Amino acid sequence: ELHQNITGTGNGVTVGQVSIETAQSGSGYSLTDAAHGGTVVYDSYNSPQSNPRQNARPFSKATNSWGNGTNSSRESAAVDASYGLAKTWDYYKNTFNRSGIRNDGRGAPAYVHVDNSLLNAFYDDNCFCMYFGDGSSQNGNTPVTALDVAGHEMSHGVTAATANLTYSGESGGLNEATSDIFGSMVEFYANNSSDPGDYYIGEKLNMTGGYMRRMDNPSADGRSLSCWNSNAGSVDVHLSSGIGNHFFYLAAEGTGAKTIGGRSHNGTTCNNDTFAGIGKDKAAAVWYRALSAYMTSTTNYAGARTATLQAAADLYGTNSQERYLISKAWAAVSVGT
Ligand code: ASN
Ligand code: ZN
Ligand code: CA
Repeated sequence: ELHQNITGTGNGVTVGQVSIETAQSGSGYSLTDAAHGGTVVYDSYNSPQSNPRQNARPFSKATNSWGNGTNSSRESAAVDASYGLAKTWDYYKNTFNRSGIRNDGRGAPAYVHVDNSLLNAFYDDNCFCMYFGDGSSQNGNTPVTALDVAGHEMSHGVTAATANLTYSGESGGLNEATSDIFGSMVEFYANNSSDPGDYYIGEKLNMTGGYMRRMDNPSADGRSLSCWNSNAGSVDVHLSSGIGNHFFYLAAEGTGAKTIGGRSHNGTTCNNDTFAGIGKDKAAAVWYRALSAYMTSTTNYAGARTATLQAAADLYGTNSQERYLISKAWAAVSVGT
């Protein structure tokens, strides 16, 4: 059977009208993206979270126009996933010359409509694949397929293939922060008018309170840590990630309030310092080099500080302003003081 790569049109839940890469075979089309490692989007058909691929089938249909932009269209969540994973691929390729999760050119399959009323998404390193739930009554049944979520989940694969930060304690917080950092960078990179870049995570998911996490002010959710303390290794990794997220925000944007992507960002610190940011692209380059060259499975926050200072020295020089501001940003989240 002959497969031909062909651009289709999509109307996603959160990304709006977009182009997506598809394949034509015979008289039909499928969500197979050869331009991004052959990424295939599957409908899990509500297989249980314990076995998400049980009833899965690839999306296929007679025309090459997918979704209508509503939660109830099964294809709309698939459009979000196809677009989000393609943008994540392009971000890593064009920014760091990384070809997919393992830098081997192979795409990671995605499964949407996993389980019932699942307000979550997961990366699974056993299949190098990702699972996305449909959301629940708590978020207006909005599928959990937004750009920052797709970028977050695929970045768990990149972390597993590089530093392999253990998913508990402080290293687990760093693992989660890495996914929030690059999930947000993917959102900026995509420059999608329906979902502009910001340092909020899950702001397009109709969550009570408006978001899942904030990098600029993590503790605004009443749970996440904005500042390191000696208990950081004992809380859930999605809460200790706040320290790394807050570091990244301050390193990128500096202190003081800003509006970014139409949302309020709050640059307060743990030490009342004021300083400029180095910009998000340089901050991401520092984090990526630290992740891929210096961090290991047991790296904690003190080790992440050392790793990023070394990365900044490599990229910008030992006496650079960039390295100096990285040290200021860590001090501002109570690491290394
Ligand atoms: N959404 C979560 C994450 O990607 C799922 C989990 O906690 N395993 O981290
Ligand atoms: Zn995660
Ligand atoms: Ca976001």
